[in-house]
Amino acid sequence: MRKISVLSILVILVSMFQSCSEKVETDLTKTAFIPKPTTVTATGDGYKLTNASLIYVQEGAEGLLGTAEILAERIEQLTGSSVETKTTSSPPSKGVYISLADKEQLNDQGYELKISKNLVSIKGADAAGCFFAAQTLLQTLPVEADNTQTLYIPTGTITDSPEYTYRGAMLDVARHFFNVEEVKQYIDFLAMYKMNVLHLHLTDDQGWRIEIKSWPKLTEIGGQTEVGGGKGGFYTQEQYKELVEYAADRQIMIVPEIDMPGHTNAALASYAELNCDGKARELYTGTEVGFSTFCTDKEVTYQFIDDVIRELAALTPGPYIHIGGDESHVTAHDDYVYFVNKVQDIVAKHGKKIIGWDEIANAKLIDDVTVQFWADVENTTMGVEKGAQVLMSPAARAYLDMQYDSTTHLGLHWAGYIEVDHGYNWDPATLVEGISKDNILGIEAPLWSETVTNIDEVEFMVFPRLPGYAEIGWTAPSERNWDEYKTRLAKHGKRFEALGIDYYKSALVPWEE
Ligand code: TNX
Repeated sequence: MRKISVLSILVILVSMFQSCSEKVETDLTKTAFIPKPTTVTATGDGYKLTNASLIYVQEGAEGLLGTAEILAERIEQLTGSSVETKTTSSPPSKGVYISLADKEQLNDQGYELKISKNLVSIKGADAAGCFFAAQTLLQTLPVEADNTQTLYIPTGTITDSPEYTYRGAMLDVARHFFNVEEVKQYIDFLAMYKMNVLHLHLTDDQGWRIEIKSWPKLTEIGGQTEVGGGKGGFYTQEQYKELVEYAADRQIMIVPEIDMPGHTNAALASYAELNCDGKARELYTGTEVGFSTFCTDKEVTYQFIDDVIRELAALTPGPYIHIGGDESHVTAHDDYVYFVNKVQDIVAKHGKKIIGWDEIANAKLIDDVTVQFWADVENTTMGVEKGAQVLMSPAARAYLDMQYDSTTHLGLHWAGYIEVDHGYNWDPATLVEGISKDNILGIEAPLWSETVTNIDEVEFMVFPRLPGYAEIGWTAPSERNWDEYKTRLAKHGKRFEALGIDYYKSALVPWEE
């Protein structure tokens, strides 16, 4: 009896000494998770990370190995020792174990993460849930470590699932081109915060960025410049597939957009026959909008769109193709409606669902259309009346290309300035009268690139607003408030720095030194 208590005192003393010297955090509730999980309970102990030298994946469960590998890679970086991943038919008692929960136990994309002294158990509702759990786990780890340090993960249980199933960001690769490596970095940013959709704005007046084999001049001519007259660029279909796969490994679906009938100057410059007057347009490198249109009453226009959508659908495992439809200021209203109606049928014929900017609500809207609210409430509510779902991207709240304030050296401000609090402080389900949670598919934060030319500039506009949009999409509105959020966000500053992310150091956030 006596012996045991002396021993336990010793153990306590040693562990206290350890916690002082290594600053071991054993309270899981202190971790600054973004997005904020549904529940976090702490059990006050620590899982020694070196025990993670084995990551097990449930045998026969599909899509989990990628998560194990991504986790292993990060743990190797931190600990300096190699981590093995393998499948197993029986749950281990030590290490990290990734498995699927019984379907009824958890909501879609949800997970339970249980960290105990010897075992870290990840149970996902699906492969996505497992990946998101791994992202949560990674946020418990230090941003940097030297290999001699012993790292502990605080023990406890997290249960979690998202408010919206669609949580996205858009990247405009048309105004300025971003190459494969840059897009992969953008994907990594989304993945860190459990976002699961990357919308690529692939075509606009200034550039056509996706190879279409049946219409090669789109990229040979239309892909050769960008805003400001730079050399532009495009993705070959092989490169595009590589992006789709890279994203899928991170549970992110790519939604490709072909913007039409306006925003089409690059295509109109590539093929004369797409113009009503049969004359090819000059390439365009300015930033005006609303001056171009496909010829809506020519048969060749629809042959062209059929080919483009057919090739794009074949590259797209996800269910959606985005048809743009915004700011077609030089297309007559009736022509616009006729055009959007025909294009919807083409997309449906190729087995995909439609997303379009809110103007498309002026057309008939077939089943399963999603209207992306960016500016016009009337259009959007009309869309809802016609049975559409809504994707929430209110420009005044969610546009990543809006300046933070009047001194921001990049960006635009036609929809206002969006400081970090203003970007965070809104609820998709109550922002617009007549649009409620039942109508909403999810949220998306678009980054237009008229003023954004390289990945450093992307980082500056995206961080630190992106984690806020991720939280809006993930965490119930009753659990969100700016004053508490900003203290969690403050702790991510070091994360951004360790990752080399150039971020806007908003004075509203109490960044940690
Ligand atoms: C409006 S948002 C546009 C884009 C511009 C953006 C700049 C939308 C559907 N159309 O063409 O790039 O503003 O903020």
